[in-house]
Amino acid sequence: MSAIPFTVSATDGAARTGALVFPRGAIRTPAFMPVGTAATVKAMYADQVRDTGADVVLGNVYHLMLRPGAERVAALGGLHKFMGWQGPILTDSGGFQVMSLSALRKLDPDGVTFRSHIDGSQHRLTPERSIEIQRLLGADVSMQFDECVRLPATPEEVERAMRLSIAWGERSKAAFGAPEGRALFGIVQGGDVAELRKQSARALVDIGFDGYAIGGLAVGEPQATMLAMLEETTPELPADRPRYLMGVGSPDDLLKSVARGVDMFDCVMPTRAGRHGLAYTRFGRINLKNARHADDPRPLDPESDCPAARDYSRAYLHHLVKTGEILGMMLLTWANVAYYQSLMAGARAAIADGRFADYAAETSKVWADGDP
Ligand code: PRF
Repeated sequence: MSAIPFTVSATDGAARTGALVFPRGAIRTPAFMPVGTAATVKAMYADQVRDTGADVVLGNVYHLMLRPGAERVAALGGLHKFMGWQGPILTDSGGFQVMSLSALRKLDPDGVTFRSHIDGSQHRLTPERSIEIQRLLGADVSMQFDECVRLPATPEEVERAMRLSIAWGERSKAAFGAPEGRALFGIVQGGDVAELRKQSARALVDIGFDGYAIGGLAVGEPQATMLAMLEETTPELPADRPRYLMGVGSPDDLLKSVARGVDMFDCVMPTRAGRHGLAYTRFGRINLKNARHADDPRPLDPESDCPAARDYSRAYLHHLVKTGEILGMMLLTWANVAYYQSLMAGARAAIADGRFADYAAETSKVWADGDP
């Protein structure tokens, strides 16, 4: 296995701060990875994403294999060049998106056959094909192929998917080999069953990965269940390898998960919310569709480093959102991604200073207070 250096420079309780270092650059942890599903963080320029402080973006096997096609991206020089992003890219392996997006799908022990949600064409993904696609894209972090079940689900169903994911983890690792400078992460499954979470984590650690993701959470269960599952899982994972909670979450979810030993996150929340008139700020969530902003000359946050949050009035943002102007989506997405990055930068600094619990408590209080 290619050893990607991961150094933990400080811990505060179970929270850690450090860096995962790739030839293309370091990922400072705790890290939030903006989602760039279709080779674009929607409504943002790659340079702008970088300037918010993001070290890494996420891409999706499922979307990119359908459009424009992995072989085409490879022939054009890889995903970094294609989308103009020079830093590390993590790609998700596809199974989760097949199950949530594709029109018809049939799972068997070898893989999954599905129809495209775009044109109904038939495709197949196996652990080997998913890893090949991630290699063609040029991913710095590849994810094992897995199966995630939505909750609630029966323990039998959760266990079946967990065991299948272990088998697919082994096949993903065999297919991956040991390419220089690239990492492969395993994915813990096991739903809301503590014992299955532990078994999954132990089996994946025995296989041996460069990092460990925690999948199958934020799929319909309450936050308390998600946090309880993290408490069962992270102690089973090696302290010297990064941990990635997939598809999470709100600012409060992020800080509570960092407190339980998670290092990396991705979520569509800041980008999707930005396209729907919602701003995430130091003061909480602001719904710009609301008429009460129509005469408000204040910016979202006068002290933000992000021009979108600092230099435009709430009245103007409200106008852009109400009229459906493209710029409204662009500015709010930019402000939201910048806020998520500042939240993670604040977490890194607080962990280094040994004051993470206070930092998390202050931030969570703001989020509990609702729309300012
Ligand atoms: N597996 C994969 N991707 C994911 C998930 C998962 O379980 C989740 C669950 N929150 C989000 N994205 N491969």
